[in-house]
Amino acid sequence: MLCWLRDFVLPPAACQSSYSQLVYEILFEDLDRNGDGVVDIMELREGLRNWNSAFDSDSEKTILQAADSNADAGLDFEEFVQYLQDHEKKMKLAFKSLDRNNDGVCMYSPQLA
Ligand SMILES: [Ca+2]
Ligand SMILES: [Ca+2]
Repeated sequence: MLCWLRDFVLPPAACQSSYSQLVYEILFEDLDRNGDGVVDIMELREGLRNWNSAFDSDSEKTILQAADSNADAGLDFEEFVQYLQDHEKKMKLAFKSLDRNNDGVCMYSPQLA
């Protein structure tokens, strides 16, 4: 689904930190459908389903509760990045499943390719 990202995010020589930052920004923009700078529960649910149908129906609640550090029922970009950094390994697994042609090239994969 998001494998088109590789055309923008690669080459693998890109610095890992700026690469991650770029991925976070693209993911956040992808989730924030109405562009108000906050990902609410509905946007999160829709986004997770679009990314990977393996996310179960409570995933968005779990993520929102864990990531919404100021408890305003929405994720701003800083909260989103913090969550991804805290859960990077788990998210990598999820993103890896997006690699439909199994060429090892998708999200976060330059160091694996
Ligand atoms: Ca929004
Ligand atoms: Ca928040």
